[in-house]
Amino acid sequence: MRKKAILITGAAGEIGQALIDALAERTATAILTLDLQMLPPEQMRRVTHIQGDILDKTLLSRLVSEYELETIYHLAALLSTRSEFTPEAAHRVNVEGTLSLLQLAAEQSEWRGQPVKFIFPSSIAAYGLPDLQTKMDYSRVREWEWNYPRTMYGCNKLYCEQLGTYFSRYYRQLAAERPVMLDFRCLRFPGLISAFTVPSGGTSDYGPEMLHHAAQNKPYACFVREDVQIPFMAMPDAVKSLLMLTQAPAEALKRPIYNVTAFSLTAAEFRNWVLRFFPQAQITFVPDVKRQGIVDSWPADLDDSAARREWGWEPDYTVERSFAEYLVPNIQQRYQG
Ligand code: AKB
Repeated sequence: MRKKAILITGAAGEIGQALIDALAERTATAILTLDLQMLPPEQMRRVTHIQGDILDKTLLSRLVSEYELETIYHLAALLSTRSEFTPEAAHRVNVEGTLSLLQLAAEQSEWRGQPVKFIFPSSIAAYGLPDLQTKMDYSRVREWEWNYPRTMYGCNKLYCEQLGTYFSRYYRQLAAERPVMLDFRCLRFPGLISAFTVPSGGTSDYGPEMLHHAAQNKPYACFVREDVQIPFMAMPDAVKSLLMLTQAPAEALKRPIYNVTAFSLTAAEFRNWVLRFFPQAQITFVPDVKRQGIVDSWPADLDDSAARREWGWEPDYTVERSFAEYLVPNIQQRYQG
């Protein structure tokens, strides 16, 4: 008999590591993790880890022959800055990898006669505002507005949101008998900030980088202008939103894709928050025109009223609480031993 399991792809990444801890505390179901990298030793003890590539089809078939997957958190992706340097590789991982997993989830849903929940994080990169005036005019963007991404990563995310929706609503729509289809649920995240991991390859990384540098007493040159504004969220809220969306009753969900956010800050405001807790921090602004262009195309804030209305989403961490209760104490402990 196949063993019931929850699968997390990209488990060694920032969201993955935080999600493992939260899930391990809440579920008795086996947690299966997949990543090219190993996990930290304390996490290896809580899960069954497979070190491998989501593009390896043999590995995926072996997985489904051994496990009955109830829920898949498909987190594996190359982020926005990294994807611009290797767009073809990004397309392979972000799109082909997602397609393989959607096919796997579709087969499993049919075989078990019950939908597999497929939870997919997308992001503000799915939006693309044409200029700063439009960014100011449409400050709180809704899910269906300005879906014109200007990065490979944003294009990949937007397309995979549509692929997931297709697999959960229209897959094999012309077949004589419709199969049981997977249950696709997607969140569009703002820039995420973790106290325990440092991001790599993203373009919202300047926020967390400022903070982690300050805590280590290292100078930091921020690669965007002081006035640039995007939404952010502390990692515990990102995990909370993933778990809430997974648990939400299907009847409550009127759409497959939801914005979620916590607070919005300009880069200068972000620096001021860092300075409040690390007054010695040396943070300068040396904008990189190209990366700046990407952040300029992202919305200044997200309208997450659909998530609030339909499944009760509400962040726990305001900016004040994020810094004072989660980020600063944990980061200080991390770097000061
Ligand atoms: C990135 O910067 O690529 C991500 C994102 C906002 O999607 N953090």
